Amino acid sequence: MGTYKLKNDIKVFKYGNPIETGAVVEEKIKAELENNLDIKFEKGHCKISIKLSSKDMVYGLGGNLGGINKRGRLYESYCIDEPLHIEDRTKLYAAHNFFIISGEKSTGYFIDFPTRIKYDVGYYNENCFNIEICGKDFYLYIIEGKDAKDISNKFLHIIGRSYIPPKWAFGYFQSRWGYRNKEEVKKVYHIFREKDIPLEGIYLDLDYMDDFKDFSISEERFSDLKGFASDLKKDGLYLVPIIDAGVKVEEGYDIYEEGIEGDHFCKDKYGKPYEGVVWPGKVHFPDFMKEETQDWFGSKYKVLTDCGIEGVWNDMNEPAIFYEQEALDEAIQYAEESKGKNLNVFSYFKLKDNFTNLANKDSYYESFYHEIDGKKFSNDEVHNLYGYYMTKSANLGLTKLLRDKRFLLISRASSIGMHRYGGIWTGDNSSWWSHLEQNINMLPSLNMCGFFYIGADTGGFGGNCNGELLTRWLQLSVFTPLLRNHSAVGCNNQEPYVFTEEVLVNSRNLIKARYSLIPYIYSEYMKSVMDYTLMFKPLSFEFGESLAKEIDDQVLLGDQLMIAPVCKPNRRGRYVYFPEKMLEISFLDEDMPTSIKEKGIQYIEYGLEDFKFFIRKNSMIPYVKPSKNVKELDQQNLKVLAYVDDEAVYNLYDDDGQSYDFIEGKNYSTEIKIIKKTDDYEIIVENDNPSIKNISFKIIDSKNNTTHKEISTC
Ligand code: MIG
Repeated sequence: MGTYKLKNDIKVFKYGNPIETGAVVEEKIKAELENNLDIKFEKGHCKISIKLSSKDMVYGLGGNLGGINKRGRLYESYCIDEPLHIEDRTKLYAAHNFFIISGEKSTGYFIDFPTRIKYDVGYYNENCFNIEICGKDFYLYIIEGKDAKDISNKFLHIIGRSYIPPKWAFGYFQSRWGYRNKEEVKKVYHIFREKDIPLEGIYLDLDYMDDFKDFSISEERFSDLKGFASDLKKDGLYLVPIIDAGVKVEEGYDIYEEGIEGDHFCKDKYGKPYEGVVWPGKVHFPDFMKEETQDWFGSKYKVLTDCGIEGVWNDMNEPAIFYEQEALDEAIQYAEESKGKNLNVFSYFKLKDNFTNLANKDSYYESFYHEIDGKKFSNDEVHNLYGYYMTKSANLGLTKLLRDKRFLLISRASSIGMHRYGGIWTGDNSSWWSHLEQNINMLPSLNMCGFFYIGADTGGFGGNCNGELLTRWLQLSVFTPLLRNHSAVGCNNQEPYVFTEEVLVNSRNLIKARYSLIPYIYSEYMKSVMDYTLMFKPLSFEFGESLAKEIDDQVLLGDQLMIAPVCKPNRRGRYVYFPEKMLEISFLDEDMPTSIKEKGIQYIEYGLEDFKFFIRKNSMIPYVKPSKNVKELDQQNLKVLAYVDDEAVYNLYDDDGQSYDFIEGKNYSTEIKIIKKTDDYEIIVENDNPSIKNISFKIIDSKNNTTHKEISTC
């Protein structure tokens, strides 16, 4: 065991000979340290057992199901294409092995290990947190701090700055698997414009490809993608096409041939390119662990950037495998042998399971190989790095291709480290109310693991959405950096205009509210990422009471807001816990009615036509008038709604939204200070943002809900 320290006193324990995953960017310094955790090695696995006291909360573990407090559940880190996010599932697309145990004292842990880890967070024995690391080579980081918030900020520092998309990526996106051709896409765009619903872009799913081939464009359905993309861009609309991990095996297909030629594919046990079956039929998987392959695959995004594309989504990169030929053959053979026989139930189940269990079998991942620094590793040994390295490859490629222009990049599979290269969507959820609630639960956990450009499929991916669910979902997604309505082929359409007139009006208003709030959401995003702090925080990160620890369908957004969406059908309101006095706002109403909420639990009326959130004391929220896309956002007349007790300060961050110049300090700040005087307010604005000319204030007195209005010129 080697022991190290990071410069901010974080302890690092090195066991065996771990693979350098690149998750942590801070340098390790040799140090003499002792680890007093209960660690055992058994049959090549490592078992760690940590005692939990009744007061301990467990935070983190990123893209997993469950609440903000991860206690009382089982989890597993082994990236998988899981189409059903049901309650007993232990693993999804992410391997985010950072968690904090927080009670009397708080300690953070990060297990830097590229494959399977199992967590029993006080499930079988509520006082025991048992971890099984399925291997013996890993780094264990132990992070002490004053509390959970402090620890999570320290962790964000050591894993390096998160990916920063362009500002347009904060717009509203429509997506659907099954927009079959240009005409259908155009139609969607036209309806949005005609119905006056803001729209930033449309995602293109597999439909745009020729026969599911990466970096190909269907001549039949999406001919002249370049012309099409450029026409749409004239109106500020972006297209965001999908890329899958598997490359179709097909003689004459350039990507396949280059991949073979350049030795870019993962190998099977005989040293031949490994073959799995996904959408295109037989595919090879690029070996993203090799730098040459990262360069090669990354450079292929040129096919898309040449068409004027500035955003992509990387899918199926767990990697998902529908089946292996051999496994299918065995199933067929068993079926043939069973034909005509009088099967008993066990044989019948076997027959059936042979087929239904074909996807993503563990054995597949043991049967193909990567090359890392000239050494061979089975995918199973480095499984969780696949989506990470695919997205790194895309990021490096797009950076070269688009140079100083920021791009939108999201991935389905991820592990910590990937947060520096792209964002994520949370995969194939369903049009279920419970998944709306799951969406809010997951936001802070993802932030803790470095993922900030995040969002779920609004309205739900699988199943049929209805107008009420879509509206409620939008009331939450308006706050998530990635706002995308996406659904699966075969289920009903769920664009905001396919339901009733009422749903259309409500969705339109909500999407407009999103655009109004983009200056604030962008500012919060950028400040969180640049300062290594959480954008979405559990209430308990700020408030000590026991209720604050139990509430996980409410979160804090930055230091100003609390959001509490309605996550149940048929409701016209909900109980909200106020950990302190706050201001309730109905944002859509022209007069923006407000009411002061005292500390405690209160029933809040919240209809479908409304958009509510809560401003903390001595806080404010800036907004502008809505526009049809980010490019047309007009910040000239900035508005501020403030809730002031004695003094409120907000620093509105902004930059050009498209280049990386902000890193060299080319960004704007508008510092707004509102000080309460005996019967008036003093407003001090320090503004270097040339696009802001006037700021109009609506200040609510925290004592009596009286309103004070004022305009100041910058
Ligand atoms: O096997 O590309 O999560 O967003 O629409 C399904 C089709 C493959 C899974 C993605 C989903 C996408 C779908 N993909």
